[in-house]
Amino acid sequence: MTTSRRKFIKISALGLGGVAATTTALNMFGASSYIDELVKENVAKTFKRTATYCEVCFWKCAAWTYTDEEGAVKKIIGNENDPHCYGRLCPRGTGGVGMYNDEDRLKTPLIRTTVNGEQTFREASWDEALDLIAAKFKGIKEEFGAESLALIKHGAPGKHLEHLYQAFGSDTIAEPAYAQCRGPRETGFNLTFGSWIGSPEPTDIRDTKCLVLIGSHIGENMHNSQVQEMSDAIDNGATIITVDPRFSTAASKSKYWLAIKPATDIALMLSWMNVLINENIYDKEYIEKYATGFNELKDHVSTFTPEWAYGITGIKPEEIRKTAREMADASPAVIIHPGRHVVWYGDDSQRARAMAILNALLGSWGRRGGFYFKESIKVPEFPAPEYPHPKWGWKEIGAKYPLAQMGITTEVIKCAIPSEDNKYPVKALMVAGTNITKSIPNKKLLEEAIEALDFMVVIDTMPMDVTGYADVVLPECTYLERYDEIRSATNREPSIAIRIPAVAPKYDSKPSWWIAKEIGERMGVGEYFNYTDYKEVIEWQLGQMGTSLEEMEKIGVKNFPRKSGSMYLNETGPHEFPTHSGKIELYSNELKNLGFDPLPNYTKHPEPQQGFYRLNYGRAPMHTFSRTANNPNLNDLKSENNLWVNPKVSRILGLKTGQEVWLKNQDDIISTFSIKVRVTERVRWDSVYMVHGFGHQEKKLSRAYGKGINDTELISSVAIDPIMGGTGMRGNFVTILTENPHKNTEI
Ligand SMILES: Nc1nc2c(c(=O)[nH]1)N[C@H]1C(S)=C(S)[C@@H](COP(=O)(O)OP(=O)(O)OC[C@H]3O[C@@H](n4cnc5c(=O)[nH]c(N)nc54)[C@H](O)[C@@H]3O)O[C@H]1N2
Ligand SMILES: Nc1nc2c(c(=O)[nH]1)N[C@H]1C(S)=C(S)[C@@H](COP(=O)(O)OP(=O)(O)OC[C@H]3O[C@@H](n4cnc5c(=O)[nH]c(N)nc54)[C@H](O)[C@@H]3O)O[C@H]1N2
Ligand code: SF4
Ligand SMILES: [Mo]
Repeated sequence: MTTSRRKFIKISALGLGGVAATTTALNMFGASSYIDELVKENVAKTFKRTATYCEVCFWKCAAWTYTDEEGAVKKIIGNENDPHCYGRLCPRGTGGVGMYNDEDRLKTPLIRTTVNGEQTFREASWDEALDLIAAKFKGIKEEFGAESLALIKHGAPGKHLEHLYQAFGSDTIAEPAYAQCRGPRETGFNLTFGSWIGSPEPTDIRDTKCLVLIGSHIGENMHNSQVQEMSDAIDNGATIITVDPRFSTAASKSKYWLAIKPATDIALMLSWMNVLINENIYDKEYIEKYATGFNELKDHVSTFTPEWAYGITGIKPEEIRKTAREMADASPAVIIHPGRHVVWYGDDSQRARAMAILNALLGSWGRRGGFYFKESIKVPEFPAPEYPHPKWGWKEIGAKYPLAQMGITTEVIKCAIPSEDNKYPVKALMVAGTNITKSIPNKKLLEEAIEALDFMVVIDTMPMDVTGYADVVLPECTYLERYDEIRSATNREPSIAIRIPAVAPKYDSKPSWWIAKEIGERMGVGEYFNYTDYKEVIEWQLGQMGTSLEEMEKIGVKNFPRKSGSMYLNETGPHEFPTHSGKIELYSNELKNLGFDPLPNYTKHPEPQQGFYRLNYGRAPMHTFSRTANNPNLNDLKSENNLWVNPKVSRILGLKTGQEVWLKNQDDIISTFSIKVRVTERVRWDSVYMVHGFGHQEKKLSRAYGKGINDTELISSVAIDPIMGGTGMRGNFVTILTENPHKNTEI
């Protein structure tokens, strides 16, 4: 379908629900700069500002926290010199104040105890909680080895606890940002160009002439500078092509919206390659000079015509040809965006390979308006003894996935389940900054593993669902109340940003650098924590980098000149890519040698049975996963998710917008709570859609409890990527229940 291009910020009518969701999203972003300007003028006089970077998502925008004379946090505003935000925060970043103000926060350490035969938590002092953790950890280390202590972490606390773990000899570490998020794309692009995409993505969106989004829903996915650059690119006349079974916000800004049948993207991309090669409109010179395996690729795609792809994807051959030509016209200023949350159907590394190959055919890697060569600056390590060498760790645990380059959460967690062939027994688990019951699929496996653990610690700011499984819960203070590691970012130019506490920790909460140090000292590895305040670490590091804490307190962000040469390919001489062959590898010998397809192939994935719909999920602009659901400011904007249902389906089932329904999946798992229907043409008839991160089961979350459905509990079928262990989550199907299935049971 071809849609007319509209201004990014102003969105015209799409049906009432759609307008509400999309306009709020983008207007909030646009408007915030106006409000920010006003606030900036007023606050600059009377308020104090402290440098920080945002922790509401992992884009890590640098910002200023404004506090008044009483020390109350008033407002957080983007830092103008920051390449992640260009001076403007997204609605979530602005709402970060709510993270600090949330009265449901964890307030003291908690220890599990049994009262009258019932398990509950009791408040404890830091000393008691830390002594208990250190004693348990030491005991397990002595009996089973330090390796059997595992850490699942995400975000800023991760760095400090990883240091603790490595100090006492464990590398049994993983995070959901790999096997539940970006892993497959890093593998796919690494195999092709010899380089990870990383974060932020080195997409030169501001100068692009054509941006192709394949299931990447920028605009709902609110990664700051990307959204702003996309808006600029649209103003500059760039063509947006969106491939999404759902009419996303990005689709509404696109010249072409290709409403693909879910799970068939590889077929579309193979046919695009076929057109580019057949019509001789690929970048011949670039391919000849920089790539290997072109002849194999040409043979491989020769039968994958648009007519072939039409039967699979539902996209008309003419649309496929037209869009391929648009890309070629824009080449090399064209981006096939690699996406970010890419664990979909289990063949995700191969889908990422297809994206990488298309970028190569269009000559966009290392070219203006395509992908730039990113650069970062290394933050020197604070002096500490060398880490001991564990006998096993995340690598050994994930060895059956040959190209896994980080710990695989699900594999590490599985190691807690005792069995004869489990060579890597995990006995204790620390979870920090990740709500694993919502971010890791296959709840049955998770519960079985947690049940088998000897000991579990959770470090969080909020009483999230995951805390309910812990033996000890430690309350971390929020990012506005602590120092953290220096943010070193990879962008067009390298930059650093700092995080300084704007206020003292509320309640009895503490920063994770302090928690790590205290546990380390109690476990006898105090020499790794040779400081009394993390401020000393930062001061030392900044000094080594030619700046100082004093300077950084004033500027918050420091940009450095590039040292690695041009952002784009220097085409006067040869260029060596960091792959095995030194060339862009269209055909992958590495995959072939490992027994995988050296060129991507389309494979058919399961489809919904009669009466079932594919469960599709994504982001809302004003929320981040489950972490913001209870945030007073953001909950106010959106307090629950809805179930998007196509009118065809609503007619068959007699559903109305606003009606409460429950879902049951293919494995008979029934949602704990209900969700309200939103009837909309924007979703295909074979799928339903909801925003991830709702349906909280923890009653202590007074605003979020029981609101909407938790998509993760319905994701019991996981398609594992055999190349790197990613957990494909989009092959789950649900049926809609209009009667309360829990009528006679207590939740
Ligand atoms: N079903 C489903 N699963 C998914 C996804 C999906 O879309 N659908 N998305 C996947 C993706 S892309 C990702 S990246 C992961 C994200 O996975 P997670 O990072 O686990 O996401 P959140 O649910 O936000 O959980 C973050 C936890 O950290 C806590 N927290 C926030 N700030 C701090 C802090 O400063 N200190 C400490 N100690 N804790 C803090 C929050 O209260 C919350 O409990 O989830 C993945 N899993
Ligand atoms: N506001 C906000 N922004 C965020 C986050 C957040 O929590 N909130 N999280 C951040 C993180 S960590 C990540 S990883 C990113 C994730 O953001 P993206 O990488 O953009 O997200 P995905 O979840 O992969 O993609 C969701 C889109 O894929 C579409 N889709 C579903 N199935 C298919 C299919 O078979 N084919 C195609 N072509 N499309 C399909 C859905 O309809 C939806 O529009 O967002 C980031 N930005
Ligand atoms: S994109 Fe938004 S939530 Fe994420 S770091 Fe930036 S301001 Fe914070
Ligand atoms: Mo992610």
